[in-house]
Amino acid sequence: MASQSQPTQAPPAEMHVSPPPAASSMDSKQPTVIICIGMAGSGKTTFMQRLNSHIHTVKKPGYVVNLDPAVTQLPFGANIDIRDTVNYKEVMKQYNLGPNGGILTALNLFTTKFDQVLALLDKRAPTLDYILLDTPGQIEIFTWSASGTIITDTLAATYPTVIAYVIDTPRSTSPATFMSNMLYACSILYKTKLPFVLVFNKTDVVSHDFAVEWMTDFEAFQAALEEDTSYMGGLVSSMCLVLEEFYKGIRVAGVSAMSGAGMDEFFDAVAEARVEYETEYKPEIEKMLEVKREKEEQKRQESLAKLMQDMKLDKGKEVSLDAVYDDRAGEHEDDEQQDFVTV
Ligand SMILES: Nc1nc2c(ncn2[C@@H]2O[C@H](COP(=O)(O)OP(=O)(O)OP(=O)(O)O)[C@@H](O)[C@H]2O)c(=O)[nH]1
Ligand SMILES: [Mg+2]
Repeated sequence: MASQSQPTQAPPAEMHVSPPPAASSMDSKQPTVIICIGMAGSGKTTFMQRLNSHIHTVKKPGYVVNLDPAVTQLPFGANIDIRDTVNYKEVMKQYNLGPNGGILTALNLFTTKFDQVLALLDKRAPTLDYILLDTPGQIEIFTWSASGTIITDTLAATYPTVIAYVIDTPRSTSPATFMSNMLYACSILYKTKLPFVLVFNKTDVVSHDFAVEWMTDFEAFQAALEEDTSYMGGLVSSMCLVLEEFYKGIRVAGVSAMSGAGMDEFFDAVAEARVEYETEYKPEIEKMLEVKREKEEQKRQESLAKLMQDMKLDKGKEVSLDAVYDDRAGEHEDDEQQDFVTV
């Protein structure tokens, strides 16, 4: 717990470990990162607990990260817990914030230390099959905040990353609620551009068959909507067309985090999503990195040209620029000095 005057705490014991040399994870065996996102109370934390116990049962090692600073009881042992680093109640007091502002600020403070988390993950990655992340209850705190984007993008730049969008199935049986939830999922898909698995949770209460039917049979959904007179039918119909596109490439798993049903189906969907990451997302990242490298090289060339220009202005003197390209800088300090001698 944090001291009364200081909202941020020292990093957890494991975080003090000095970081290993720069990321090598692209070369070695890589775990799949599963980020659990979903509306408040959809069952993310219970689902995380189930995932954790499932991977232990099938003897696949995992690493668990809790990013929800407001959770009171965690039903699984987290390897990294945001609550060990930031006390969100103290953050609320110190910054004079409400609960959501407190959670958001706590997440922002934690994100400033995310390089340490990455270093730890990188060290453990070769021995892991999965890295699981639980996110705060209020979905928008993670999905629409800079820190959520930084965490997601940083992980996705290094590891195959999949979003598990957890849905409260019993609460989605009304066509309008179902559609709102799907539109939200759709917006997250387009924001993160990461492979996606729709996890219909709580199937021990209501089977997710109705959802699969609505997602595959447009007319069945229209018929259900016609009975739902409380909503603007025309608007909903056009939304359906948007959603049809979304449904095309989406993977669905019906699970019960409570009973453990549907876990194999979920992990099959994750395996497919990982392939999608490798074939579609990773090449995009590499393209982005290449563009970045090119921009940096262009900037370097421009600076060099400017430097040469400045030197030409220095009347009658020429300077050897060989040393600028000399990778051995520091190894032969005397040589380096000589290269810069004005002749
Ligand atoms: N029947 C049933 N209840 C479930 C299932 N999964 C979760 N719950 C219940 O749903 C409630 C919310 O579960 P949590 O796991 O805390 O949900 P969450 O999404 O992490 O909640 P926040 O982090 O507060 O948004 C709890 O009462 C759980 O017991 C399930 O598969 N079946
Ligand atoms: Mg939770």
